Amino acid sequence: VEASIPEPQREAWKKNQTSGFRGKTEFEKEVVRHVETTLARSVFNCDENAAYAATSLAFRDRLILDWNRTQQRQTYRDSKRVYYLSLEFLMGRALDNAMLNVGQKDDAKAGLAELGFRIEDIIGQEHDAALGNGGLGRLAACFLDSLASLDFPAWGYGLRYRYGIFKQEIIDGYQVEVPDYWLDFNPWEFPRHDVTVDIQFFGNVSKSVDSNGKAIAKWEGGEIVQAVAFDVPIPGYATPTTNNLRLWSSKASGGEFDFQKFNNGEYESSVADQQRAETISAVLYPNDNLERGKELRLKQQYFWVAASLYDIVRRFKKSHRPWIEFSDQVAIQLNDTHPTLAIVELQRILLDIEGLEWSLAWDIVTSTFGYTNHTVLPEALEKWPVGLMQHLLPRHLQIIYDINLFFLQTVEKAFPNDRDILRRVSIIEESQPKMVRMAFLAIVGSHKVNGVAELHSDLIKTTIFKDFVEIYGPDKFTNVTNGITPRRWLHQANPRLSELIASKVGGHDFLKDLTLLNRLERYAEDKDFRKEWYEIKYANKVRLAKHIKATTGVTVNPAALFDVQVKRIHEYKRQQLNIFGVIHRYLTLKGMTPEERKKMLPRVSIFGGKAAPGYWMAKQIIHLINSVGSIVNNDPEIGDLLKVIFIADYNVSKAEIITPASDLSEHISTAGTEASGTSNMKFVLNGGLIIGTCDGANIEITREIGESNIFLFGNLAEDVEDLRHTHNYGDHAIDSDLEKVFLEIEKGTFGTPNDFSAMIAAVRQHGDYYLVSDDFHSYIETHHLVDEAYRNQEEWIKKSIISVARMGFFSSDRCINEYAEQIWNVEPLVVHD
Ligand code: Z2T
Repeated sequence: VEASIPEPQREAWKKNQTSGFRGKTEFEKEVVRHVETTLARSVFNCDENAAYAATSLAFRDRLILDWNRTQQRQTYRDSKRVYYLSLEFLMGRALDNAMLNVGQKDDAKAGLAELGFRIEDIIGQEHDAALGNGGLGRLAACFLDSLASLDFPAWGYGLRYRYGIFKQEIIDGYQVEVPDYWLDFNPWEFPRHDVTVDIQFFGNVSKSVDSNGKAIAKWEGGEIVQAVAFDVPIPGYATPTTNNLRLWSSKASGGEFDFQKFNNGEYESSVADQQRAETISAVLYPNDNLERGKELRLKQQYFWVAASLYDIVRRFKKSHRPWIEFSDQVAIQLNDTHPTLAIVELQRILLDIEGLEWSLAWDIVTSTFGYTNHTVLPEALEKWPVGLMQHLLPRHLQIIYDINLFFLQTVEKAFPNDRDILRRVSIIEESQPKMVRMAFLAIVGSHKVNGVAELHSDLIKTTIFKDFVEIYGPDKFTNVTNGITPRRWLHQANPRLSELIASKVGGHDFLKDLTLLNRLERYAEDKDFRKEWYEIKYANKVRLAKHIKATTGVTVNPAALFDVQVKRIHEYKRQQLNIFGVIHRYLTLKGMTPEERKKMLPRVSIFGGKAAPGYWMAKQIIHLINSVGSIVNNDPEIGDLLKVIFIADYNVSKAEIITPASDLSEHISTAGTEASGTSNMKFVLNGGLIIGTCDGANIEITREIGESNIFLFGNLAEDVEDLRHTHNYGDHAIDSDLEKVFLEIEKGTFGTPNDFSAMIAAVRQHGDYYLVSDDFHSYIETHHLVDEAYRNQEEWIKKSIISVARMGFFSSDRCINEYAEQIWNVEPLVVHD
């Protein structure tokens, strides 16, 4: 129901329109007003948390105005919108970002100081919005930032989990998971209790024929869960465009209680119904690159997709355009296969509710969707049992079967002599039990499919989706290499470096056109500039050293080489290779005379990352890292020469401290397994060098910055399969240095050997699937090259500056422009006011 103010009264509204604060004085006034009225506190009981709340509310008030105007403008212009459907949005903190984007951080800093607070402490009060696992979720957050900063009319759609990714504690060297309840005070969301959608599950389908002889399918019965919208404003940088992220929360459809049940005296069961409904949006599944096929996960997917599509269709219908124009107004991007049911749901809406013919409806559907693939790992490819789909979504299963039938008919026509291809490409896998292959459904239902880095996009075309390239031709498949937002990952995380760069490249324009960084390159030869560059890195390392001291009690020397690997813990990312390498370094140091040791370069090996709670091997890796740390860090012979640190609870706000402080970061996945990686881009953009394999975006980073500015090692993707075949289970030769490391672990040097026997057996006995032994020698050698390079600080800093200067390509702005042009066919909505 919409209610607008009648024309004669609108003058009064215009006259009284607020504009938000400008400048320090008005900011202070707003903070005090919020403390004293909104929060009902006073000068006598305003702690940092209250100051955080009031500051956020002051900035929020500013954002809302831009946000409302942006939505009005987009509606008025009736322009094509992009909808980014993602089960994960790893947003991190919002306040600092809001201050920078609105352009009033300096006012806030000065104002807070006058009121008795340090801005860093206030920013530090905010709880991370951690509705994601890792790269995929953070990519979605960077994309929202770029979409708004580039003035694209765009909405994100996701789930409002009550619990985001768990908090990680390290107890006795082991990971312990603690629930992340983040919603007790969240000023950045706006509940829209008037924006609700009823979502149906279970039930039956009845088929009938109408008076014109047309088949009608009716989905009846089952249960209804209500979706409630919560909106989060997404400000663009240096633009009034403020887009919307809409997150759905589930509740029982009867509202607070099912009144009928309540009145019948079934109080308990009505509360139970309510809790069951709320379970749908209760918790983020904590797996990165793994699908476990749980019924609740499928419920989450349909709940979110159905609510989002209802909303999108409702908005389209307001413009009274014919259906044929749907894809001129709407582009929907599927962030991996998690939202693939959207394809089926739109077909169902057009067919069963709007009464369109199948082929017209299907044309509309396929021209609307684009699908992004983020992995080739088989364990991460989604498949759902047909039986489960039948039970939960009976009408959708019928439509999937029809989509498959029409698809296979065209394949059969095109490949009349190929009997096997139908089995290979069928959306239904004829296994026991039968499974719906979601990636295949996503391909068939989209007009474009993209991978996230060049190597990855090539791999999907030649391996998992090969048959589909034959069927559709190569043009349906494309690459959009990932990117990161330079606003958060340079300007916000590393303000001093950002200002130094701005002073040389002509101001802050580079934050909106990152290719302007190339103006920095000539300063690599400027000794004074190099000194300033070095001092900033050093200060960032001091800040991280303080964090390490405060959280682990270990003192690290900021002059040592900081060697960082922070990312989800996974065998394919090979933290085990890193820690085995650290043990090798330790043994080498132990074998030296004190004189020899004096010549060695001090190192701090820093790890961070969460293991999925059910991923036993990943948890063993965390335990080994901590066990090695407790021995090495307390060895008086070693002192500053080697420290091994595990930073607990790695998340977006920790990344903002860690990334600017690295000298070297590790991106060492088995070639062909990491689709892109995005932290590699963040580290280089912050002046860190990287050691890495020829995998994912490392390859394109090398192309951009030059081979002499990166430490590459290891086998190539094209050789991985053959190498795996040479590993004859149980009797292939292990690298001799790695064997020494294993023997030391087995001696008990790092605690009970039994704890780590599975990690060793994975290499020795179980075929070393991730090629740890094959790459070990080359890895160790390359670390020696790193040491040698780091000794020559002037040259190292030159590499650092040149690399940053050449990183312009990896802005998520470039990436979003590619999606807009190649896939969405949308244009920015330029703001005239
Ligand atoms: C994820 O973070 C990624 C891929 C997934 O495939 C799932 C999750 Cl949760 C289903 C990562 C990739 O591993 C990484 O290489 C890539 O940079 C990132 O997505 C963004 O594309």
